[in-house]
Amino acid sequence: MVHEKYYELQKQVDELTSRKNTKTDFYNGIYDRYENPVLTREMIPVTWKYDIDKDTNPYFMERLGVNATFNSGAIYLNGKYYLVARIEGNDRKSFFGVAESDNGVDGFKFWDYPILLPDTCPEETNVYDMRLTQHEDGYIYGVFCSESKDTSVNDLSAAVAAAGIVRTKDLKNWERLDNLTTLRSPQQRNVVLHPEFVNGKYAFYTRPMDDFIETGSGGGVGFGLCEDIEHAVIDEEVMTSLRKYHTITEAKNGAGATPIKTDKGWIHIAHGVRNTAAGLRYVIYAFATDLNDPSKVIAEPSGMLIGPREGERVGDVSNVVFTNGAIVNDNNEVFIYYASSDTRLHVATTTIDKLVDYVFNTPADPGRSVECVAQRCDLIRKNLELLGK
Ligand code: BGC
Ligand code: BMA
Repeated sequence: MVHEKYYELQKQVDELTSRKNTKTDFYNGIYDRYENPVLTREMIPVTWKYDIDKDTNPYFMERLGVNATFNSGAIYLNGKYYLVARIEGNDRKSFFGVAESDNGVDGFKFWDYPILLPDTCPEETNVYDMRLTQHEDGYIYGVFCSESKDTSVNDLSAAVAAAGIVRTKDLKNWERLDNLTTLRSPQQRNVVLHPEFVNGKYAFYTRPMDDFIETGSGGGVGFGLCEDIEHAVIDEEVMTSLRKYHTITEAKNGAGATPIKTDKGWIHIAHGVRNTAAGLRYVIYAFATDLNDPSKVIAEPSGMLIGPREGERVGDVSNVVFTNGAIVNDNNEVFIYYASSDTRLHVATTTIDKLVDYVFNTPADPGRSVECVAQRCDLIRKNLELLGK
């Protein structure tokens, strides 16, 4: 018999997922923020967490709790908005689940089951942060971080990060391919497949690292080509957006959403990390690469695009905003899905025109306080002249 509590709790989930989302009064002219997150752990179906049978669960106890719903890949298919969310169980293992909405800002509902990936990597312990790419070869690819215990050293916490690759046509049936091999970088996280062939090859944005946490000699967002997507091997990685001293990318940076094609270039929405006394601080930034050579950075606005604000600042891993998915719909509206503090997922909306204006007309970071203040004085002078002062 179904426990009566099931209906009460599922009603709360349904109310939450049917709630309208509205823009806040936040203004910067670049994008809008929204009152409510688009995904929270409270939106997970009751059937994923409880045994709803009164005989086997008389106290209606949560059996398999969910701790967080956050970093989500995103894709627009047949007029609908799909997220492949990172869901973290109370057991700290992450997995993926598809949530679907009609408008991209509210109404996201999870499908009946999470994604059960083909179990092809016995050593893999955790998976997270899938980037979805609608590739011109006809498949939708999902590239994610596949984390395994590092058994080569005598340290219980040591781990190895690699890029796992799956593909699908319907987000339901997933075929797992070999993990990406990068011959010159021992570890990889934040790998994104470029949507088009480059010189007839598959192209990946990479994030070379020497170690699981520290990127070490890894100088930023890399780029590499491979022939065979089913057994992807990249030899040389060239650098695109760089890690730089005393900028938002000082400690590390990585590709985020799948690059967005515009008339002026590929727009990338990525993340940058700096270290602070309070731990790593993650922000989101943007840059553009050349349409003919998507490894060549042609514009990089100064500083961050999105930083953690107010309630976003607090969560399981505080002071973090992170993105691995954005959608462009048929009206050239852009939906940037970003998670805050490894806990919940939000949306920021803008348009292609605004993003292009932002990326190409925002001045670059000159790198030193004195030059930054001179840059600001130029702006003020122009404004005061216009004001007749
Ligand atoms: C966590 C990720 C995190 C990574 C590096 C992993 O174990 O699941 O969320 O980004 O470690 O800190
Ligand atoms: C990482 C990412 C994310 C996470 C972030 C902050 O390196 O891959 O999964 O949001 O750390 O913990």
